[in-house]
Amino acid sequence: MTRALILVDIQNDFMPGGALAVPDGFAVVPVANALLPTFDLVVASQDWHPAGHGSFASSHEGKAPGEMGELAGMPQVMWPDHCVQETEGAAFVESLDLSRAPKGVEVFQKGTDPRIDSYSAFFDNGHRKDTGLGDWLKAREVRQVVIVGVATDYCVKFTALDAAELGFDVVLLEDGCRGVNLQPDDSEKAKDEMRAAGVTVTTSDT
Ligand code: VGL
Ligand code: ZN
Repeated sequence: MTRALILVDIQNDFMPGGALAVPDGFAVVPVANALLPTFDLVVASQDWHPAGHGSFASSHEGKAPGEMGELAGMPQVMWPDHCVQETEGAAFVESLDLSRAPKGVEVFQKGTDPRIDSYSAFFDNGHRKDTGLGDWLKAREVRQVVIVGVATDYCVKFTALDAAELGFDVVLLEDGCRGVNLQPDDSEKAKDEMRAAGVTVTTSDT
């Protein structure tokens, strides 16, 4: 069965010390590095916002990071400025060794439209625009996608849910994922939602 590895948003701003730090985020890197040599098809999503993006609290008067606001007619978490295009924060983590992928890595950028956020590597949050990832995978006859990265409760979750909806067999490796956890149990709830959608939640040693 043809399978692909999806590395979700393993970028500096999501690591400890970064603008939107995911606690223990660096733990996903050795898991990804160990998996890379074992996949012929590897995709990396990259959160890639223009300065002043609508998901940034700084773009909404009176809003602080972590509060709720609205964007594109949908409820939107107000995030600190993060992953601004061409900045060091938006770069992939240096210790993520993409050169281990035997046949290279295809990068899919998201969050480029200032008026809508895009957690999933497949679609924006309104499911209006497509990144091309679904077609890229289907053109290569991929049946199974294996997902690691950050954040479990946002971009990983929505990537996994969209992949399941598109008909892929989805495997989430939980030791290769970490969450933001604005609420302490957000990552656990996200995994429950993914399981309910048919995602297999397991670990990288299987
Ligand atoms: C993400 C919040 C905002 C993520 C991206 O990669 O999970 N979370 N932008
Ligand atoms: Zn973002």
